[in-house]
Amino acid sequence: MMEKNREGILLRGVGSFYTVLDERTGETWTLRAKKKFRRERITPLPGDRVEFTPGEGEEHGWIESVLPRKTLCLRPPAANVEMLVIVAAPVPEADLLLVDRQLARAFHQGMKAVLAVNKSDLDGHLADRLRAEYAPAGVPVFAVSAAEGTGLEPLRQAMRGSLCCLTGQSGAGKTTLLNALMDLNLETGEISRRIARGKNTTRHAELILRNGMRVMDTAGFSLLEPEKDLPPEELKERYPEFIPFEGKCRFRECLHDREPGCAVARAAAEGLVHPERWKRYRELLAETREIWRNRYD
Ligand SMILES: Nc1nc2c(ncn2[C@@H]2O[C@H](COP(=O)(O)OP(=O)(O)OP(=O)(O)O)[C@@H](O)[C@H]2O)c(=O)[nH]1
Ligand SMILES: [Mg+2]
Ligand SMILES: [Zn+2]
Repeated sequence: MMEKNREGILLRGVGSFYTVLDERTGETWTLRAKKKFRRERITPLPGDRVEFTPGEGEEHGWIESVLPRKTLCLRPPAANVEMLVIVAAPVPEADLLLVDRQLARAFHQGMKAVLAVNKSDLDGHLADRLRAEYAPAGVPVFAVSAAEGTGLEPLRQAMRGSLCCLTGQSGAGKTTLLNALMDLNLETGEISRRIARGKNTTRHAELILRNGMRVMDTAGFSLLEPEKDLPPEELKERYPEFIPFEGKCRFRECLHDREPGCAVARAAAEGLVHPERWKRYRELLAETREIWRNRYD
């Protein structure tokens, strides 16, 4: 007699095999997804809550259903993330437009977001600069060095209690940071360089539960495709620091792009909104408009 409908959390998927943890018993199971998932175009993702039938003996079991998701990240693909931990570093040079894109998506999904500025052993100033830029948006900025193990405890405290996803540019140090934060030993770029196997980057997202923390390591990237189907007037809603000035511009439809009497432009001049954040917002706005104009092409 097979057991039915147990519930678990999906830790990772490699090929067509998924690893699911039953938090009640602490057991992990190797499962495959039923054929209907492909028909319904559902891909089970790390962070998903699933119902499953365990396998017997050496046999794999089956994922029966994916429970409704609270949030969904497409890049990196992950479900139910509650806090995005964006890892930036002085090398490779932090791409703040990329950070802003990720923040906008996080806020749109109702996720919390923090910035972990890693490799502070190489450059202690980047974190201060980013703190100034992102404080008006209410984004906490943590200076850390995964290599030297400094600055970790305040970041741990911020992350505890939320399902967190480490994201950011390839090589920023996400895996090294995860190892340091959770006292693990996952393979990083450094280790593979030592054994001369070329660069070792994370290829699969993986959720790790340990010491009261739930953290996902994901593959880094250097590009984030612009969002399609985003009406230009909705972009500004994803900038928390604009909210106090909403409704205070001369024109009701103001997109905070340089329209006369724009309250956000004024706030940027006064430093209430960081001028660099506003500048990059206008870059993203121009891009969003262009895509919106060509949306039926
Ligand atoms: N100096 C310094 N180097 C670091 C630090 N953290 C990570 N590194 C180095 O940065 C390189 C990349 O680290 P990874 O942890 O593999 O980076 P990642 O963000 O996981 O990269 P992907 O998996 O490709 O996305 C390695 O050579 C690490 O040793 C740090 O705090 N200081
Ligand atoms: Mg990695
Ligand atoms: Zn305005």
